[in-house]
Amino acid sequence: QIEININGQKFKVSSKLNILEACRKVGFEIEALCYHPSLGPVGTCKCCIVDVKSVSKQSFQRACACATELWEGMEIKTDSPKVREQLMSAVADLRKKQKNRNLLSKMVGIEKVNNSNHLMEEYIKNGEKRFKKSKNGKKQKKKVIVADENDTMLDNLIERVSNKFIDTTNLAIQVDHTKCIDCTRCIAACSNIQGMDIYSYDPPTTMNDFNSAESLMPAFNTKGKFLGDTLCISCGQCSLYCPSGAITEIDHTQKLDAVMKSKKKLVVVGMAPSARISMSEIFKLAPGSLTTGQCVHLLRLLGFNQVFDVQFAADLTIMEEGTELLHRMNDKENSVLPMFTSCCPGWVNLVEKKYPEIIPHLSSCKSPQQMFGSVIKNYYAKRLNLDPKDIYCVTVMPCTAKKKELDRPQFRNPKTGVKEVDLCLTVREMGRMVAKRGIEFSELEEREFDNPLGFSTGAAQLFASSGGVMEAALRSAYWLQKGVEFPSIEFKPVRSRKGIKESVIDFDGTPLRLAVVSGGKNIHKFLETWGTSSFNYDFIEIMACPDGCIGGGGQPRSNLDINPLRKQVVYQNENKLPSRSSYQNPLVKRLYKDWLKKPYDKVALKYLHTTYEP
Ligand code: HC1
Ligand code: SF4
Repeated sequence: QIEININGQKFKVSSKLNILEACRKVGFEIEALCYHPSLGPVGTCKCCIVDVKSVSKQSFQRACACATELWEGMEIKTDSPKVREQLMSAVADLRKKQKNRNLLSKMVGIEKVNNSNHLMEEYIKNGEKRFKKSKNGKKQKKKVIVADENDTMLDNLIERVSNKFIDTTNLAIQVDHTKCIDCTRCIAACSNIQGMDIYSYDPPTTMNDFNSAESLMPAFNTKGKFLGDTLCISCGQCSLYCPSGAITEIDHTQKLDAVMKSKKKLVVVGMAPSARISMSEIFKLAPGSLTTGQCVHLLRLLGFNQVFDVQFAADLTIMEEGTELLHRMNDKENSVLPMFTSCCPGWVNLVEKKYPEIIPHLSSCKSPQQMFGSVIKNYYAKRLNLDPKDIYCVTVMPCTAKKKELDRPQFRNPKTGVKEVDLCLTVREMGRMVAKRGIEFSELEEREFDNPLGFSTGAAQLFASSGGVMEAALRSAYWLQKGVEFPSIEFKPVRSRKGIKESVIDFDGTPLRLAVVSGGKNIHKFLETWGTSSFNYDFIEIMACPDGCIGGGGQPRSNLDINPLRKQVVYQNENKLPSRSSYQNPLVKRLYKDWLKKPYDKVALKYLHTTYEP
C-alpha cells in the first residue's frame, strides 16, 4: 500500500495499480477506449490523460493514466486546463474518425449494421463528461472535418482497399475494417498476450489531417496480407478484446438456422466444458456462474433434437490420451517423449505453422470436439440406423479455432466427405441466437443432457481450465497403470494462474516430469529451450489461450479480468460431481464395450486418433 493524492484528497492504494486503476478504485471515473485490465497498458486513445506532479520538476506533466505506475506520495489531477485541452483533442479525433468510418462504410456499400458507431459515441460522450463536469471549463468550439465525398483520391483509395475491408480469408475470424475504431487492443492482445504479432498499427502520415482521403485507411492492418495468409493460429484473442465488432468470429448462426428450418437432418449439439460457466455472462447474470441445466434447456428451445455433452468426449479423450502416454513411456526403444496434449486447435495450428519439429510429440488423440463428432457420425448414427450425412453435428465452444479445426481434411470421412462436426458456434454466437428468439435465460428451469453422450466426470469439467487436462489425465493414467486411484486427486501444482507451471511426480516408481503452459507468449518462452538438454519433460499440456479455454477467444467479452472467477467455478463444480475420474464414466465404459473395445487399440485408433501436417 502507498499513499497518493488525487485532486487534493489522500488515498491509500496498492502500489501494483496504475493511475487509471487507482482513480477508478477510489471513485474518480476516467474513461479509456483502449484500456483493458487483462491487456496491460495500450496507451493509444489518450482519453485517460491526467496531470501528474513530477517529483523533480515540481510541476504538473500530462500522463496517460493507464500506462503510468504509481509512486509513494504521487500527486494526480484528473482535471486541469491542460488536461481538458488534450482530452478534447483526443475526443475530437475520435469524432473525426467516426465520421470518416461512416463515410467509408457508405461508399463501399456496407450497411451500417455495426455497433461501432454507437460505441464510439458512448466513449466520446463519456470522455467529454469528465471535461464537462468541471465548473470553470470553457466549452471548446467543435470543429469536425469530414473527407470530401467528391475527392477522386478517395475513389481510388476505396477501389484499392474495398475488397480488403471485410477479410473472411481465415475460417475462424473475420476482420471488418470499417468498424475499426483504432483502439489497437487487438494488436496488444495478439502481440502482448499471444506473442504472435499478426497485426500492426500504421497511422497514415496524414492522420492529423482529416480532410485527406488517406486518413480513411484503417490504421490497423494485417501487414499487407489477408488474415488467412498469415501465421494466425485462429485463437481469437483479438476478437475477445475488440470493443467495436471489427474483429469477430465468422458467424454461422444463419447457416444453422437454415439447416434447422429445412428439417431434413437430425440436428444434435454438444456443449463444451467452459461454455456452461461463461454462458451466464451473456445474459448479464453474475460472472462465473454454473448454468449447465439452463444451457441444456436453452439448446432444446433453440431447436436442437438432441443435446449432448462434449465433456463425455473429454472423458473419452482422457482414456485414449492416458493410454497413449503409458504406451510412449513403456516403449523404451521407440518412445517419443515428451508427449504434448493435442486438444487445443490453436496450439496444433501453432505447431504445424511454427514448430513442425514437435509434430511427432503431439498426442495423436483427436480433440474432444472431434471425438464427439466421430462418435456421433460413426457410432450413434448406426445405433439410430441413420446415414451419417443425415445427422448435423454442432458444438458450442468458447473457441474460435474450433471453427477451423472441424474443417481439417482429417476430420472428414475419406470416402463420403461427411464431416465429423458440421458447425461450431461460439458462446457469443449462442448469445446472438438467443437474443433473436427473445428467450429469457434467467427464467429457464434446469434440464438434463440426452444420452448416450450425456454423462461426464469432474475430470472432464477440469478441461475448461489450464492444467485441467493434465490433472484429468494423471487421475486415469495412474489407474490404468496401477489399478488404483491417483493419490493426489486434487493435483494443486497445476491449478495456479501462472503461465508456465512445472512439477515432478512419482509415477509408480518413475519420476514423471510435467509442464502446463497457457497463452501464446508463454508458449514461445517455454519452447525457447526445445531441443536442448535443459528441456526435460515427459508430459506437457499446452493451451493457446491464457488460463485455457475459460479465457478462450469465443468467450463473452468482459470489462473485468474475468478468468479467475470462471476458474473458481470450474474447481467448485468439479468437486461436486459424483465421479471425478474419466475411467469411472459408465457411458464411456459402455462405449468401449459396445464399439471401441480397448483404448488405443484398432477401432479407437481408426476413429479417435489423427495426424498432423507441417
Ligand atoms: Fe475446450 Fe476441449 S476443453 S479444447 O477449451 O479439450 O474450445 O471448454 O471444448 O475439444 O472438452 C474449447 C473448452 C473444449 C475440446 C473439451
Ligand atoms: Fe480454443 Fe481453448 Fe485452445 Fe483457446 S485454449 S484456442 S479456446 S481450445
